[in-house]
Amino acid sequence: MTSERYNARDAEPRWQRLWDEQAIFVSKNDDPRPKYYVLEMFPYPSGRIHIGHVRNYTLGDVLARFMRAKGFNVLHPMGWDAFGLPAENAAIERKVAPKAWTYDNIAAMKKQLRSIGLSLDWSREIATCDPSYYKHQQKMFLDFLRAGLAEREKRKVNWDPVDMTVLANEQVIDGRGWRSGAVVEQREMNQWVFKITKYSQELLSALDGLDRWPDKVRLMQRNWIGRSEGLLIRFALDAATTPAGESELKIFTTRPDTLFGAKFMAISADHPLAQAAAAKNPELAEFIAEIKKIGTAQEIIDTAEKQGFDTGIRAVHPFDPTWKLPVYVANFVLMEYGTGAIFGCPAHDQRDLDFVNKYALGNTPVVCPEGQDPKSFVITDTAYDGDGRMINSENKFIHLNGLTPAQAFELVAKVLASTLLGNAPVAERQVNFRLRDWGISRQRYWGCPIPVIHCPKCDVVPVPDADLPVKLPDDATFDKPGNALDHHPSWKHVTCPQCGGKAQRETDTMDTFVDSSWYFARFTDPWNEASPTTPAVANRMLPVDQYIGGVEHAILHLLYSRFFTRAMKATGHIALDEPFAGMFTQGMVVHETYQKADGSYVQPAEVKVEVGGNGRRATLLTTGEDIAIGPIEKMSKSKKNTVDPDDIIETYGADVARWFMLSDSPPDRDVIWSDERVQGASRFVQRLWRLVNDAATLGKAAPAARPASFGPDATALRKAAHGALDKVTAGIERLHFNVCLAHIREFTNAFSEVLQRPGQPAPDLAPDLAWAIQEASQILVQLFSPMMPHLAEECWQVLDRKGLVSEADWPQIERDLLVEDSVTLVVQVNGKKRGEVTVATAAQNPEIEAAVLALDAVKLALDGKPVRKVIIVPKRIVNVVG
Ligand code: ANZ
Ligand code: ZN
Repeated sequence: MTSERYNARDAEPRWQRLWDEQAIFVSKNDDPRPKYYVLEMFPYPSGRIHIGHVRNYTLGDVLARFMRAKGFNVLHPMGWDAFGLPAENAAIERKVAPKAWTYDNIAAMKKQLRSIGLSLDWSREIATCDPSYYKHQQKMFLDFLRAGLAEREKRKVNWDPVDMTVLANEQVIDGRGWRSGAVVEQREMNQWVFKITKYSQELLSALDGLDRWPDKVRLMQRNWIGRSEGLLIRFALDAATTPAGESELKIFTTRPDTLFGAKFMAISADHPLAQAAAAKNPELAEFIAEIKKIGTAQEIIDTAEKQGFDTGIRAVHPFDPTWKLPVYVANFVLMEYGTGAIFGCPAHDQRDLDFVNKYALGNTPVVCPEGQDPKSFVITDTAYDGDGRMINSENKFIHLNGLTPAQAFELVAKVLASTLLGNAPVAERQVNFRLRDWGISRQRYWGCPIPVIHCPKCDVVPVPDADLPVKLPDDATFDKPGNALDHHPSWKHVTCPQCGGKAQRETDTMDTFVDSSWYFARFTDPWNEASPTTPAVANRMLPVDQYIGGVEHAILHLLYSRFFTRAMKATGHIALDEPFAGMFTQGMVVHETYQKADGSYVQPAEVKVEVGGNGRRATLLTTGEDIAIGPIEKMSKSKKNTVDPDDIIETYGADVARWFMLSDSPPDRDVIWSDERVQGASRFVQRLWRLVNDAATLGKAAPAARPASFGPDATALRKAAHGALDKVTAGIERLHFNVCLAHIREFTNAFSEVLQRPGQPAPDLAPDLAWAIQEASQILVQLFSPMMPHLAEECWQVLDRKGLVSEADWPQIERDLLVEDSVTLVVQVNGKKRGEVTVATAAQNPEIEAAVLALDAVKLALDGKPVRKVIIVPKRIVNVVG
């Protein structure tokens, strides 16, 4: 019997050290057992672990520890997504070298991660900024280049004229650079791209097979890839109106059925026809320059006010040579999609409608919703994009009226495919994808150098494999805007590997998403110095069986990784297509916000929250002033509603933090941080500790051999233990951790009751019950060991078990103990439900009959009539026929 409290501060570091010394979480590539690869998205070394990391890594850790106990060779590695802009900003603001800043952060965060008690294989640690990692990335870039999967391409980019850098779309805010505030320009620049579009269809189709991915993530990827089936239609141009005798305009449409509703044509500002027209029309040229100022960000283009300029060019309607349509240059048509030209049908497309309403071009509805009168159906401000029947759509050439839009689509496609313009058909079917090739060039220092050399004579020359890695210089300076690699006095000046003449290194570095697109593969053999992977090993250890991370990476990171795996396959580094067999997106950790009267935010640790008659009230600890309790939001520095993992671990221990994170909501939902609930978790830890100590004392009376039979008390306890074991086992496999924790609590309650019952001292205890107590206490400790591993080790020792619980096999379930003792049957009288009866599972029919006939409800319903027959449907229904 113990009166001592469990001391996490003493126990946790002790067990962490022991796990480390014994290297028990290191997995060996030649381990013959079946493998299980658990991976959480690796962190960016910002300097501190935040509470979201604690949740993410705890989820993965529970699974890793469980699968290890189940006998798998678990691979559970960790590393650092270590390139990126913040390191350069630190260099600018604090005059520390990006490398030093990054590695200091890694050291600090690694210490924090260790304090959480994660079962990680640190022997495989990688940092993407290390030349021993990016060397292989450069090698793969060159392989991709040779395979036609990497290319140099002229691309439109967001150019910040003050910072003199290309900006990602996310870095353009309201048309301005996020740091400089300068108006962003569109520029055409040579960029390196990865040819992800070669896999558009495959990346789309293969989503169907990813049945252990969340549906929402698959849907987001589907939309991002954006497959559209439509027609490529060639419109004849009225030669008298074109700038240089152009004779046709090609457009892409997904709605050829709406051709009779066409009111205008629109082309992108970058369309050759627009350029040609602008050369002869200064006003148009000015308009084009103006609309190009908003950058390339899709979102801005979508939300910007629709603007157009009539070029004076006229297009001829494919169904009517006398029908002329004006050709506009419009700001909502992108050169990068389809052909950069459209026909506008305002009645059935909102953008087109906004456009015609601005320029008074009118609209004609051509699809009438079912049940609407075509004569009175009009469109004013809201376009109709639903189904219905075609109207206003016929002439001597074609009749569409009365058809559904789908039927009209087919007919138009057929007719235009067999109509000639010049000597080619007017239209052909086309499939388009939204997905663009992946531009990877960044004009930044702190990234993986792109391993090519530009030679005035030989053009682009790959760096020879033998010269890899192309290392970043350590002595870059950050005193002026732009790319520090470009400014470096000597780094870029090299001799051409081909002709030996003077040449320059590429100074662009790779998008950091490249770094994270294959780290999971590198983890399988991070020791291979010669190549990125050891294919035999990678093919055996991959795919990742369970990947866990935030939903914010649902599109880019996951899609890039899926592409990269295919590209690695094409270049012989790996032999699979899909990197992540199972994907899980965890919810966020959220917290109330607290604000002073002046609107400034204060931290949770600075306020006292009391529950009074009028609900909850908050005051500032230091001054007692009233604090407004704001909405529950994602933890963020700006709202100050964060809790520091270090503080929590220092106060309560890692196990409590882990238990709280797991217990309060399903892992895919947000969890609301609550101090009260954390304290509840802390009390539960102490309760388990007392329970296990008490059980250990009583269990000492257990006979060494398993008793031949068990009495009712022992059997009841064994049923509770094996029942919990069964439910928790199934729950962990499905990542229903909160449900598992509820079962553990329930079992703990049942177990506590038993311990309060037997007579003391222990020698009075029946041997079978003592044995059952011993068994139950071991099962209990093992059940919570994936969630609270430190407490579990300490308890394992109390129970006198040999070795570490972290290395113990998962307990065997005794299935016969799971059989329910009793069943509940519905009782009917003459087919009408009158009640229920609960009988022993083993009960025979006469016994059941007797129980049923004894029910008051049955007697009442029979009203004295004799029973003619009793029909028993086993385990379900008893029908009394009277
Ligand atoms: C006529 C039409 C009528 C259209 C209608 C839509 C509705 P998704 O589904 O995304 O592929 N479009 C084509 N190229 C474009 C470009 N470069 N920039 C902006 N818009 C473009 O969209 C295909 C539709 O988007 C096409 O079908 C075209 O407008 C427009 F009632 O053609 B549609
Ligand atoms: Zn050369």
